[in-house]
Amino acid sequence: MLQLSTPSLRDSILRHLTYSFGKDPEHAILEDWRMALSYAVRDRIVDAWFKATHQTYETGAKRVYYLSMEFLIGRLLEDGIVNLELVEEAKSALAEFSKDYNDVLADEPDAALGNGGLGRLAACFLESLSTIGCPAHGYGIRYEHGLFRQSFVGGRQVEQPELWLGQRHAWEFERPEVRYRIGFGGHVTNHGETVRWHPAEEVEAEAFDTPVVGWKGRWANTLRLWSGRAIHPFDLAAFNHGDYAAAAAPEALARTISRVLYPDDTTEQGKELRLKQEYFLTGAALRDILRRFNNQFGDLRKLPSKVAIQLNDTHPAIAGPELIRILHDERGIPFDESMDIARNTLSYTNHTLLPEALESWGEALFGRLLPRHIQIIDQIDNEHANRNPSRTQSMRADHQVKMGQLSFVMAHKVNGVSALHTELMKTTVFEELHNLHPDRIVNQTNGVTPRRWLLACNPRLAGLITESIGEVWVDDLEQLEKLEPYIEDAGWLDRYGKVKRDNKVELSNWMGQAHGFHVDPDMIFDVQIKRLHEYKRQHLNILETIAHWLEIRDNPDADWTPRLKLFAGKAAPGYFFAKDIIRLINDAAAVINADPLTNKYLKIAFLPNYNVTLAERLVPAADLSEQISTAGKEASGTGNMKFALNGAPTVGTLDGANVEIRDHVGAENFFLFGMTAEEVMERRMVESHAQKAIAADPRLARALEVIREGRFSPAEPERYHNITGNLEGADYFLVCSDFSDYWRAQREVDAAFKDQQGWARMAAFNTARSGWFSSDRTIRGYMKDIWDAKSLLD
Ligand code: CRA
Repeated sequence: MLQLSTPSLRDSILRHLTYSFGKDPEHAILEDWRMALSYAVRDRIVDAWFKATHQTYETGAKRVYYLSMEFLIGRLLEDGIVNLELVEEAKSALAEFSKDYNDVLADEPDAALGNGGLGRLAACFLESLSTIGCPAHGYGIRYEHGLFRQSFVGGRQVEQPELWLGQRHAWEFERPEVRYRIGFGGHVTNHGETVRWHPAEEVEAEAFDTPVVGWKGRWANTLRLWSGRAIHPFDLAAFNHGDYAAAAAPEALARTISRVLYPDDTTEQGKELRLKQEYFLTGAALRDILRRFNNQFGDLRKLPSKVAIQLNDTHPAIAGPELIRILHDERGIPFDESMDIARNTLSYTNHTLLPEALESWGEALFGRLLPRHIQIIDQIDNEHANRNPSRTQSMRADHQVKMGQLSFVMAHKVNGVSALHTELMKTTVFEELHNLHPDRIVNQTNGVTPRRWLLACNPRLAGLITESIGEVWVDDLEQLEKLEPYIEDAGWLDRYGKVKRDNKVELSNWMGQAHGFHVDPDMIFDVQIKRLHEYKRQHLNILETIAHWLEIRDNPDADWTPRLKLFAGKAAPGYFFAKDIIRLINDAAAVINADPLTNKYLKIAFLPNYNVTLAERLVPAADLSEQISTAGKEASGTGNMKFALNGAPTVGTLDGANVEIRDHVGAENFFLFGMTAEEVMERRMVESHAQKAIAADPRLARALEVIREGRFSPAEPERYHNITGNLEGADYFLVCSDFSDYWRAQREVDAAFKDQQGWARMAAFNTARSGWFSSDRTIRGYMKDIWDAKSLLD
């Protein structure tokens, strides 16, 4: 390998500024500095990247491939700097040119190639895979427009297109030589044993690589994203006829396939384009995987021993039939053997049990777009039925292709994302398949990377921890338990409390500057940040807020604990109920924040355009983490883990990973309320459950009443009748039934917060006992229980 000496970061920045961007320091704009610093950091990542690639080839190690429609990676510059331990050097290098480190970091666009938890989990996993040194690739789509930008007009969500590629992006390497043709439609021919698919339409998938560096730069893996290209980009004949639009049409059409991320994280759009995107990603990834495998190993029967492919939810589920198509139709391996090879290579993660989110495709659409794959699915289904005669549920039902069933049958392991969710999988959607294959379902509780979600986003806390127990925690997060003895030391606990207080001051200042929102940092910072969804119950939170406001008004001189209710999150553009909840929160905020009788005790803020960067600002400053979903509905959650780690106790239900968080941090450091998943199912059977709950709780009745009479929308009193009507009627998510207990838990929070030392203790125990929620632990679990993959660093 070529050996180059590593220049100082300062020299490297200056070189890139000069020779890569053609600017001298006098004329460089902020973006030039950001790019020059990024390139300087990237150079060092590339060194680690090459080393890792060589080692993987030399050892012939098994490789992991993570197929995901979403990678919510956010900004990458700070991630690289932190993992390479270049923070101080970068700060002083920039200071020499009179540039502020934070300004330069803030210039980077936030790559929002995902909707929420599923995409962010994929990004944490990539970073952990590199930290652990497991040879891996992420495969996804290079959407030109990530998740929409959100702003509020008159309290209402307005969506604008997101343009992360509008500014220069430092991290990707275009690979014009890595292109695959992906077909759609057409017909299938049979010549004796030989079956062939002849697609009617083809586009090219072109690779763009982003290196992902792990802690201390010991290893780097690749995120390979596919971009749509036309095979014949330009129609010269049309151009010569003067039809310029038609001349450019092939390119425009091919590009639409990777143009936009579907902005819905729980329901399927049912769009042809979405199915095309899924096959585009999967088809290109599989070809790439098999090319690499063939170069190195050749014998396809060995595929499962050298390749593990993880399907991140059912979105890449077409990988099963596609792999069989390649092995059987193209390489001549018998069907049942092809099926076994594919299954032993593939595994599948389920991320939700919400019925509306379980993917299924109309068979007419599916058959038209993927005529060979639908035949293969039928053959898989028959083969599975033959091998399991007691089976009753097919993967083809009601003229639909059921992607969950297909994924389960085509995976050797199927995992849930928290202990509760995994158990519910066994008794609900996958009950029959679980009974047929009782060893297939395993649990891997989600985790978050401590590099981004503590070391980088919360430098004050990270500093205190490192000073106390050393740096070991950064890639061995369970070492945080060594903090426990310090918690008994009043001096240390004061410092822990001061870290939080300083983080709150920093956030308050930013909210004042960026949003003109002024808030006293001594209030409880009570935070609910996540996608808007009825099951996540932001409306339970605002109802309690309104009820609390009314109570303060009744008795404004009492000793109230001041509280800031902070919200952030986007609603899917077509999810009108969720958008109404946003508007209600904003309307209520306008009235309540302006109330001179109460506003030193209660304020509400809904920050626009929630994204990874905003989360990195909010999490370190939170006092209280709102995890209040209807039990049984949130598969895991990962925000809940970030808050606990950063010292914000949870007010929450026994849902998803909350259950395990409470087990780890201790029941005394967690504000539990609400029905269990079992009680939820029983309660739904109770006739008029919502009406009964309202009749039993005058505070709830009054909060609903003021919304209904238009206190927050005087110009349009009926504005929220849809919400109040829903809550007083079916109330499927049991907001009313959980209200009283939520109220009680919140008053416990008020009382506990008055004892600042006691609160700091509780917060510190949350930090000290959250080590288990590292995505390093999760990835090691996948490596051992699912992929049979080894670290090349251990
Ligand atoms: N919406 C779940 O709802 C979970 C993440 C990651 C979700 C979360 O509870 O933490 O996945 N499910 O496992 C999902 O996207 C398609 O299903 C999510 O992010």
